[in-house]
Order: sequence, then C-alpha cells, then structure tokens
Amino acid sequence: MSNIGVVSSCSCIHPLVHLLRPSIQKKGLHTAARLAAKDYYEVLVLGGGTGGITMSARMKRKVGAGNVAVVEPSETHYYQPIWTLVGAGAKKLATSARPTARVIPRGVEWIKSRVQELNPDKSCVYLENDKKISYKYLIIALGISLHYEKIKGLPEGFNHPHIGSNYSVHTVEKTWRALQDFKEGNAVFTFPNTPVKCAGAPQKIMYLTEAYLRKTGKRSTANIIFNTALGGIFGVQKYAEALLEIIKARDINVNYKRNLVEVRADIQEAVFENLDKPGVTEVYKYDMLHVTPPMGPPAVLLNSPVSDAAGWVDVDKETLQHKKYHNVFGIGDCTNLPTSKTAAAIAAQSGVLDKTISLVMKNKLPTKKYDGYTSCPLVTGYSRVILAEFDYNAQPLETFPIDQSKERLTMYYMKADMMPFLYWNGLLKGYWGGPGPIRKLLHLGLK
Ligand code: FAD
Ligand code: UQ1
Repeated sequence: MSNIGVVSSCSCIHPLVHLLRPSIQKKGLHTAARLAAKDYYEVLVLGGGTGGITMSARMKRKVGAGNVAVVEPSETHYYQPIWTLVGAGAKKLATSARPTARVIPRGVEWIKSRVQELNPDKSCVYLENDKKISYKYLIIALGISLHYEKIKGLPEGFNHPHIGSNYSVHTVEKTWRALQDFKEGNAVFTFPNTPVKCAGAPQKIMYLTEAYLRKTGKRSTANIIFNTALGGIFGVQKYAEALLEIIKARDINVNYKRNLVEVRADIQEAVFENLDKPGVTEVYKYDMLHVTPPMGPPAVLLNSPVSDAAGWVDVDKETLQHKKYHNVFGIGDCTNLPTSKTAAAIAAQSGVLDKTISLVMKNKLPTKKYDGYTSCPLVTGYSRVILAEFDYNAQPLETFPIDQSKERLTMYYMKADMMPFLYWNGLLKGYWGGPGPIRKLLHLGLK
C-alpha cells in the first residue's frame, strides 16, 4: 500500500496488524516472511498487492509453490476499494485489512523486502542490503505511488481537523471525522493533474457527503464543490451524462481545470491553480476538504530499463508482455496499459497474463488479448451505485443486460458486500478473471 508523505509504500506496521496478530497465532502462519531462502526463482513477483498476490496464486498452479516468490515489504494487505465506504462511515477500516502472511498463497515464498533496482538484461533484481535475486520470469506489480508531499502544506496538514483522504490508510478515517464535524460552508473535493487509481473515487465520496449532509439536516447550509484538474466529469460518455444529471439535481458545483497546489490547514483554506490561466490561483475556504493526491510510478521504476519515459512498466497492451524483455510481464497500476487503473481491470488482466505466460513458457507466441476491461462502481449514495464498465475505447462493456448507467440498490450491495468476498476468495486466490464469461452468458441471444 502507498504511504502518505515521501514517495511510495512503506514497511511500517499499521496498528491494525497488532489487532490481527492473535488470530494469526491461533491459526498458525502458513507463510513466513524472510529475506529470501533462495537466490533464484522460476517466477519472481514484485509487489504483494492486488496484482502481485493474484498472479502468485496463478503461477503457483503453473510451476509449483516452491518456485514462486513475492517481494513485498508491507505486513498488511489492504482491500483499497472499500475505503470509499470507510471514508463515509459505512464500513470499518479493519474490514479492509488482512496480514500479508495470510494472503500469500501457501508455500509461495514471501520475501519481506523492497526492490531497489531491476536488471532485466541479467534477469535479476536487487533488494535491500544489495541482496540479488535471479529469475526466469518476472512479474511486476508495484502499484502506483501517492504524492501528498507535492501539495504545499501536506502531509502535515492532515494533523488538523476538517481534512481527509480516502486514498491512504493513514487518512481515510479522517474523512469520516471531517464529515461528521461539518457544520456549514464549503465541502471541497479535489482531483489531481496526474493519472490516478480508481478515477471515480474522488467524486464517490462527494456524493456520499451530499447524502450524509441531507440525512443529517445540514445540506441547506452546505456548498458542495468538485474542483477537478480534468476537463470532464468522467471519461465514458454514457456514465458522464448520468453523473452530470445527478450533479445538477443535487446542486453540486463542478469547476474544471482546477488543480490543488496548497492546503493551509490551520486556517482551512485550499489553494487551486487555474490550469486554463497559468499562474492564476484561487483560494477556497472549507469546512471539509477531501484530497485526492497527485500520483505517479513507484520510485524504483523511474528511469528503470523496464519503464517507459514516464516511469510506467512498458508492456504490450494486449498481452501484458514487456515490449523489450520477453521474460518480463506487468500487471495493474504500475503499467502503461491505457485503461483506468482498478482492481477490476487487474481481474481481467490476470486471466490474460496467465495465458500469455503459459504460452511463453512453452516457447509459443502469446495469443490471448486484453481488451482494456475496467470497472468503476460509482457510489452515488448510501444505497446507490452506477456500475461503470468499459474498455480501451471508452465504450461501455457491461456485464448485466440492464441499463447500468442508472443508480441501483442491487449494485450498491454488489460493491459493499459481494465484491470484498469476491476479492479475498476469488481474485486473490487466482480464480476470478473478471466478469467476461458472465457477460457472454447473460447477453446470449440478446444481441
Ligand atoms: P497495489 O495493490 O497498490 O500493490 C502494490 C504493492 O507493491 C504494494 O503492496 C506495495 O507495498 C508494493 N511495493 C511498492 N513498491 C515496492 C518495492 N520497491 N518493492 C516491493 N514492493 C513494493 N478498484 C476497483 O476495481 N473498484 C473500486 O471500486 C476501487 N475503488 C478504489 C477506491 C480507493 C479509495 C482506492 C485507493 C482504490 C480503489 N480501487 C478500486 C483501485 C484498486 O484498489 C487498485 O487499482 C489496485 O489495488 C491496484 O493493485 P496493484 O497490484 O496494481 O497495486
Ligand atoms: C471486479 O471484478 C472487481 O475485482 C474483484 C472489482 O474490484 C473490487 C470491482 O469493483 C468490480 C465491479 C469488478 C467487476 C465484477 C462484476 C461482477 C461486474
């Protein structure tokens, strides 16, 4: 997971881990972390987040547990999508956490360290203490880094009340505090001038805030403002139209091309740059501020031989194989796949990558193609979700034969209750490759 403050993720132990420890002791750890028992693995996975654990489960079935290792510094694995509901007080943070030891597939080696350098020409990586690990096949799943520190006044501003951010485990509960403390005035929500993970999340918390303020009788004295660096509300026209209707009906103010540059948390002011008028800034007083931080590739990928000019792992957009190094593969948020960065996208990518690697292992050319499938359950209230699903062409690619641009209670339950179950028991175990087969079945005879 990504840390607030300086660059990417940390190996810090969240207090939750200590709460979780007794149950680990009772059941007994099946996967011990160590600094690497061997110095060569047939499949080496970098990162033990969504993509890394998913692929390690699939690779275990292919080459056997003892031939797979995962490099991951963090003691805790988080189901990040539920943080949208944690920030709105609808779920507890503890429900999003599991010890890393419990999600690493049984028998797969957990190397509790950080990757410091990649040397794909020699098929090896360097970890902390210059420990060298060689591999036959490498899967890179290092996620995206949060850069709160790029906003003046952050991350220290989070020590003040009235400000939160659903994007970090350290700040998500502060969103719920800020929401409860709201009295009157501006509730401001931001979207940065960089790629982000789950591009819908910055506005989901805004709709939840609006609903909460209505429920608690404070809506009439609240001015809800979405200041986004983008030029539109959402990248897929069908869902953008539905969202703009909601925004109008709920009297929300959207300002485009506004990029958060400074937070003066002591006096509750947020400063935005007007991207259409360089150098011109606007100051907003707030009674609640939700920050979506600037994001970027993990530090280890900047200027790495496996990365493109921006620092993302440079993979073929259909096969997920590295464009230059044919024994290297990428999955998830750290790649330059031109689709929205989500766990749902990783589900679909994992099925394709599994096939790609199988064929490469047999010296055959990869044939299965990823179509860019991604999904964003747009939470628009405490019991409403628009289920956006789309592909590389920003065209809807919907699972259910109903109009998914409508707000639905069933989709809310899917997001809040069914998805976490599917994540822990299907995706991370390497059995859920996305809803493609369900879509085909449900659409049989309809088109
Ligand atoms: P991660 O799961 O972030 O894993 C990256 C791992 O790499 C981390 O464990 C990190 O510790 C490790 N790492 C980093 N650097 C190093 C290093 N140098 N060495 C070793 N390890 C390292 N997705 C959805 O599908 N639906 C949603 O509704 C949704 N909502 C979201 C809401 C929020 C608020 C957030 C924050 C995310 C949401 N997402 C959603 C996005 C989803 O959680 C991510 O896209 C997904 O978890 C990315 O997986 P990943 O494996 O690429 O990266
Ligand atoms: C999905 O597969 C997935 O990964 C497990 C998510 O991440 C939490 C999602 O949010 C969604 C919507 C999907 C897609 C699944 C279905 C059944 C449409």
